[in-house]
Amino acid sequence: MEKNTCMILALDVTDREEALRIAEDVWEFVDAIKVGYPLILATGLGIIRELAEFAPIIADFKVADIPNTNRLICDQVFEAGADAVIVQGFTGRDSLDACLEIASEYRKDVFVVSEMSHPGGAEFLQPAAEAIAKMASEAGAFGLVAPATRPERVRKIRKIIGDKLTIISPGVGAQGGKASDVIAAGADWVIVGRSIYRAESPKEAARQIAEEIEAELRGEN
Ligand code: 3DU
Repeated sequence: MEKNTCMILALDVTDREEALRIAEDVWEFVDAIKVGYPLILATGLGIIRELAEFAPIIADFKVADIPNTNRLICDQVFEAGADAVIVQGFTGRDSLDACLEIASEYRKDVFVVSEMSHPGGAEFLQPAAEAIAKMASEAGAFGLVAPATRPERVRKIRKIIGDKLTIISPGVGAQGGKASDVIAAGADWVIVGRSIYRAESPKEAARQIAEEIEAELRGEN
């Protein structure tokens, strides 16, 4: 995945035409498109190949099962054309290794959730986040998912993993996080959904966030 705008679109709409229209509208401002259960359950796995015309696709299935089932899921995801998959880390090293094994067969990437961005993410997952981050780093994952709603946590996770892994960070806009803050805290990409796909002009909304990030990276904020 190439780092250009440092932004990933979370395309959580449930209508195929709307998804394709938004992707066509904003592709120049995003480095990847993240799809998950809402869009894929509504339209089918084939939407991955259609959207891949516009940008690399991250399949957010938060895979969280025993190794054999994880293997079967990841195989389907990569066979469908996804460039990366998001998996949970709390299921342990053997479950993560199963995902990494399939990703490596396809030469694709795995992102591991270390901590979630919603308030409930602090209840059970946050206490385990640093151990999950270390495990993902040792296992050779491509990146981590860490919360834009808590930039101080992103900073902490970045300290733990150094430059070895990338960080993608959801929670910007609708959940209250600010793109420039989380990029400053050490995230490589922010993930933005509702603030773009629900905007009157998704293209303008994406352009504004991309400009905010660019200014941050130029040191103008
Ligand atoms: O809040 P938004 O509409 O910008 O969407 C955020 C996306 O990122 C959405 O797809 C959600 O499922 C995903 N996500 C989180 O919000 C928080 C996490 O910890 C992990 C994934």
